Amino acid sequence: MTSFISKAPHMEIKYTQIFINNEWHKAGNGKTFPVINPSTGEEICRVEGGTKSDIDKAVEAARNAFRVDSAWRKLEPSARGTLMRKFAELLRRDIAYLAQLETLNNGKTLINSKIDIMGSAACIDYYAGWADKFTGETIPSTPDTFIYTRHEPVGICGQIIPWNYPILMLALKLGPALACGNVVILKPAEETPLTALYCASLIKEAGFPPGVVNIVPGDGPECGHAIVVHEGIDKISFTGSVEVGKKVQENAAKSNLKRVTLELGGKSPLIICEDADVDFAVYVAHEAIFHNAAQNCIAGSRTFVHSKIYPEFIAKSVALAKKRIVGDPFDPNTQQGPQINSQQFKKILNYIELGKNAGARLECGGQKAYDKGYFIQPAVFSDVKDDMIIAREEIFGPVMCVLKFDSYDEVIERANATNFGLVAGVITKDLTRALKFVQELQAGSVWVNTYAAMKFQAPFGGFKQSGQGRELGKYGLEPYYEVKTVVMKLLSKI
Ligand code: TXE
Repeated sequence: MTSFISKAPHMEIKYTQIFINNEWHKAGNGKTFPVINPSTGEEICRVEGGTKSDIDKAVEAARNAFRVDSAWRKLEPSARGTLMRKFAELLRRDIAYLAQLETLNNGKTLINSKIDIMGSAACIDYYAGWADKFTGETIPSTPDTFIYTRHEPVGICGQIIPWNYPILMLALKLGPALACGNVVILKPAEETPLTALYCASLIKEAGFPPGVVNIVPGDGPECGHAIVVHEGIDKISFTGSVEVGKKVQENAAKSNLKRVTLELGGKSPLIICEDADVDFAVYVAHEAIFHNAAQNCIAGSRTFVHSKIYPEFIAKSVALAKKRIVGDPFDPNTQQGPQINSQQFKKILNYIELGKNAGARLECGGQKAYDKGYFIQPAVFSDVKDDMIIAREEIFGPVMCVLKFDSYDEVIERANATNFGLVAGVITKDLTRALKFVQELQAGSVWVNTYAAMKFQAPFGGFKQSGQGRELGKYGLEPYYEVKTVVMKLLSKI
C-alpha cells in the first residue's frame, strides 16, 4: 500500500457556526460535530450541530422575514433577481478559496470543484432571470367576470441536501426558492457543511435581508428530522437516499402535510448499441460511472452493451479504467479523489465482494488505493447478470457493471426492470432506434449519444422511486409557488 504527499494548501476555516437571521449562532444544546477530510480520514474542524431548538429559532427568523410587510416581501421581483445575481458574482469572486474548501471537505478534484462553483453561479443567475418572469394567467370568462391566477411563494422552505455536490446542490435548491420569493432553512449534509457556511457569509454580503436564507448544519435524524416535522415549515425539498426520502414524505405528511419534492437515487442504464463507435462509447460509459468518484445520483451504473461489440468494449473499458489516476484531489493530474466517508467506503468494498461472490467477473480495480483516506481503484465487472445485487442496488462508488444484450426489445425491458427511473442513456447512430428508446425508457431524462447532459434550463427529476417533482428549468419553479385563482365579478356598469 502506498501514500502520497498532498498538495493541499493550508486553509483557514472561517465559518463553523449556525447561520440564522444573518448572524452566527452556537448550537442550542452546546454540541459540535467533527468534519472529516476524506483524503486523510482526519478531522478538519468542528462545526456547531443544530437540533430542534435551532430549527425553532430559524423558523422564527424565517417567519419574520416572510411577513407581508417585510423587507423581502416588499422587494420588486426584479430586485430579488438583482440580489441573486450579486450572490452569483460573489461565488465567482471567491472561487479560488471556495474550490479549495470544497475539495478539502468533499474530496472531489480541484478542477471539479471549480466547475461546480461556476455551475452554481450560472444556476443562480438563471433563476435570478425568472424572478420577474413567472407570470400567472388570465382565464377567459363572461364579460362581467374577471378570472386570473397569481403565483405566490409557498413560504418557509426546508431544504435538505447531500454531500456529493455541496455547493451545486445548495445553488440548485436556493435558486428557484428565492426567485419565487420564498424564505429558506437549508441543512447541508453533516459530512460537508463548510462551503455551505461560507456561502451563508456571501448571502449576507450580497444584501439579502436577515432571515431570508438560514443555514443550519446538523445530522439527519435530529436536525433534518426537526425540519421535516416542523409545523412552521411549508415545504420540503430533499435530495438523498430513497430510504430517507420515504421517511421525509411520511413525516412531512404526518406533521402539517408540507409540500414535498424528492430527488433520490438511481440505477441508471446506459445502452450501447452495435452501431456505436466503440471508442466513443467506452469514453462516455467511463465518465458516466466514474465522474465525481461515482458519487452521482445520475451515474450510468448499468452499462448494457450489445453482444457484437461486447468483447472489444470490455477490453477498452478495462484499459481506460486502469489508466484512471486516483489520488490527491489537489493534484491537477488526479481524475478521482476519495469516497466521502468510511461508511460509504466500506459499503462499496462490500458490494464489490458481493459481485465477485455472485459470479460477476472483476476485470480490474476494486481495491483500497492508499493507506490513508477512502480511495478505491476503479472497478470494472463483466458478466453481470440482472438479478445480481450489484446490478440492482445503487452502489454510489467506482464500480462499472457491464451487462450483455442481444435484442433491443429485450434490453428496454431489462433497463426498465428496476424501482428507479432517474435517467437513461443510449448510444446509437440510428435515429429510429433512438426514438424508440426515448419513448419506452422509464426515466426522467434520456440522453442520446451523450451522458450527464444536465442543463439548468432543462427539468431534472425521477420516474418511479427516483423522486417526486422536478428541479431545474421552468418546471423547477413549480414546487415553489402556490397558484391562487382570483374571480372578480363586476357589480354594475359604469
Ligand atoms: O444519504 P441520506 P447518505 C444515496 C447513495 C448513498 C446513500 C446513503 O446511494 O450511498 O444514499 O447516503 C439527511 N430526516 N444518496 O447516508 O442519509 C442527511 O443529514 C431528514 C443519493 O448520505 O439520505 C443529509 O443531509 N433528513 C443521493 C441528507 O439527508 C435526513 C445523494 C442525505 O442523507 C434524515 C446522497 C432524516 N431522518 C446519497 N436522515 C442523490 N440522490 O444524489 C438523513 N437526513
